[in-house]
Amino acid sequence: MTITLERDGKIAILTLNRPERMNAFIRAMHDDLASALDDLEASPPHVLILTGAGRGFCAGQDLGERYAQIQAGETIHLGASLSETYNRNLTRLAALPSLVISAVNGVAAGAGVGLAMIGDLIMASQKAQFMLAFNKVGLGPDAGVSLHLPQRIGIQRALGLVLTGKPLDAATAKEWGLVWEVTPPEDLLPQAKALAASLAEGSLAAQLSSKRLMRQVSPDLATTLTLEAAGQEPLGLSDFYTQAVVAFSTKAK
Ligand code: LHQ
Repeated sequence: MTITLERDGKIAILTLNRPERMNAFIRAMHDDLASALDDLEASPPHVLILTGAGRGFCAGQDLGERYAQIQAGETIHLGASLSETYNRNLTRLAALPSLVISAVNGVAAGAGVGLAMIGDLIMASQKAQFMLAFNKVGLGPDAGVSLHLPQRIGIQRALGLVLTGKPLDAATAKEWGLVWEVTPPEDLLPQAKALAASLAEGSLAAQLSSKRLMRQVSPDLATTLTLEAAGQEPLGLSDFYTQAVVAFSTKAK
């Protein structure tokens, strides 16, 4: 399974499980995430922890999957692809009547940063890095990044990270307000679980009300996701994107 879901009382842990590809998203992973969401919606935990297996959190879209499509001569429609996969699942994840803690164990890139920011609180290992890699492959932000990144760190830093693609280390991410807590790598999950356990002792109704009020913005996430998908569609058809995918996927292996 590319996604695993474990439960421990009022806490659930959802782990992205493609460690050999830094947990980059392929189509099957979206389907597995949708199944995990069925389970979570049927019985919502008080606190959900999101994390990644192995040394990465999530490298965003799997460029190998796109490369295969390019090789097969397929036209890549990123707008439709986003609407059917990321947007649907991220909207469901954000709508869970649960608190969400992202435990970012390693690199988060592209849509992986978007996923992390679905978390109400982000905890990061000292080894975590946040890479807004979109422009590097000729794309703009998606997966809610254009909404959540400026909201968390301000427009200047957000735009700077997106335009330069410069990786943000965990300590700076905390200083900039993207991350709540930075821990040694081995302490990340234990500390995320301890935080989850303490939150799970509180009033869920009060916490959900706080989350709803403090995360509400205009335009909302669903509108943003739709706008992002529309923006991404023509970029996915560009030569720049095709060449970036080919270059990444054919690098000396
Ligand atoms: C990968 C990937 C990857 C495939 C590592 N794909 N294999 C969203 C939705 C819809 C449409 C379009 O786009 C989007 C937005 C996006 O998400 S765009 C951003 C896509 N992601 C990236 O551009 C990140 C690409 N990856 C990297 O820059 C590096 O791999 C990072 C910085 C993540 C990790 O670097 P390292 O720590 O040096 O590890 P590595 O590069 O050796 O990666 C380990 C393996 O994972 C490696 O495979 P290999 O067979 O050589 O061991 C990579 O090829 C593979 N991998 N990311 N996105």
